[in-house]
Amino acid sequence: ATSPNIARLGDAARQFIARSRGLYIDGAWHQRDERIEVTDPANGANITSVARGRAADVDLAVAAARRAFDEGLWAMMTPSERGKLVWRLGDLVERHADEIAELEAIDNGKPVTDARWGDVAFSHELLRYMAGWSTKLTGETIPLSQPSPFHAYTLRQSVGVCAQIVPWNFSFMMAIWKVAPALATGCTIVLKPAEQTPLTALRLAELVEEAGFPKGVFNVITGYGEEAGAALAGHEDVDKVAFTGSTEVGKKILEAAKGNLKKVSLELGGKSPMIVLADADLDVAIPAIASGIFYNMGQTCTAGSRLYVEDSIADQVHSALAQHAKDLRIGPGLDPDTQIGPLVSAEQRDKVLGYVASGIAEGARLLCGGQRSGGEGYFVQPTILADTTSDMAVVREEIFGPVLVTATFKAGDVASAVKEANDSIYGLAGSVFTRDIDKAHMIAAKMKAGTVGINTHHVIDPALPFGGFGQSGWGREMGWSAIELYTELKSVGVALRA
Ligand code: TXE
Repeated sequence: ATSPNIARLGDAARQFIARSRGLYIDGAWHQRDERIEVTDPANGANITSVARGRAADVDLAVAAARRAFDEGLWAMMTPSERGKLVWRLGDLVERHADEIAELEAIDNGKPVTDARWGDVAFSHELLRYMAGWSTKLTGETIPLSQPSPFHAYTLRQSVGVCAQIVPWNFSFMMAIWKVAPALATGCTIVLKPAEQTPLTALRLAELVEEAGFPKGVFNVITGYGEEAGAALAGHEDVDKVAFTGSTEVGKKILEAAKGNLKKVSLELGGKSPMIVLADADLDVAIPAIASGIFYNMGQTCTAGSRLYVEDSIADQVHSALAQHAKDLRIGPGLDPDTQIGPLVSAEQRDKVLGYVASGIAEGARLLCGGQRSGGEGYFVQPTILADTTSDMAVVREEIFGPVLVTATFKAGDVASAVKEANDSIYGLAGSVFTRDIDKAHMIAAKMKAGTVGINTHHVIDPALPFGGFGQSGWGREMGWSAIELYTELKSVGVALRA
């Protein structure tokens, strides 16, 4: 069956769905008979299909990206021309923001309002931020300790052909996180979106073309991870692979990258803690904690999925959070009033419900939710499990769904709260809620996390480095750090005749 939600899309998104879709290689669309079905998670019905790209297609795309990197218009372009193109792409994303948000909402299930003002708005601002770096890729002059006169300097140069493999939770935005700095630094790209959510990456290819990037600079291969993704990660002619996804697959990417020692950056899973002290302003803390876990149905790498509450306020915090969770409006992503959409797939829903059952079996107390919701779609109610202990699977493992686990700590024992918070293989994000600025900064410094929020949870900005400690990954995206991921530093020494 075809999803009835297609009728709710605006004209532009509906026309995009109706266009026949192939692989985008060297500035042209290549049709493939083997297809991957694209499903609407709000009802399990079909939206369209995309090409199933295979290793041979990856070879074609990498060859095109290699040619575009080594020769032609892109290789000769001035930094300011390159920056202008990246900025223009940002303008196009903004001009088509509603359409992209609708495509993301029907493909991933997320609330269209979040897609529009979260994913898409962040994406055009990130493109503009990165466009500015194009003209600022400077090296340094460096005084040497040589006995004879020397002039030495560094050049910052593009890393080359980049494979970029992105997940389904923020498909468009994750693609832009990687594409924007790569384009700004003069790299060329083969992008592989997740098989669950390929649509917006294909729309991005159209916009890249419209912006006027030379052919071969940006290529998109839709396909499965073990096929197209593995072929990209292992490709001998790829200079760098950037991956966002599970820690398990991140380790496979590393293995695959070993052959030619391509550069690797990884943004992986998380199990991010939130600590609430008794002096916290709960009017601020409760909504921030709720959005920390429930935003994007918990399918967020930085999701605040573990809560540690000072015991004197635990009952109050629990009942306020449970009420907040029950009040969230569940519905299809395309409904502008929806706050909680379906999870991305039946597989993800079943995984999440399995974790809820395991938590209860291990002795956790269900405060709210815990059930499927609404018909054929992949909906799960916002769920809170209290009285959890550090040995439970629901506390140790990334659930990637709308499930918060909570535990308490003894009044005044901030050290034990921090110890519990840091007891994880992950280290992506964390947050602390308190009015005491000394404690806030001390806890921020001690948390094992790439990003820490004080009286807020999700802290993200185009200018702010983002990435993980521990098994949450390698490298930092955004800000100047992203430029470093996509450039190589070359030292040049000149022997001067005295
Ligand atoms: O992720 P995968 P999945 C976590 C989250 C979730 C779990 C499984 O816990 O429940 O991972 O999700 C491509 N070589 N996160 O299975 O498989 C794949 O096609 C190369 C956290 O969907 O890691 C997709 O494009 N590529 C996370 C991308 O990797 C491969 C976001 C991510 O998929 C590959 C998503 C291979 N062998 C899931 N196998 C976050 N950090 O935000 C798969 N892929």
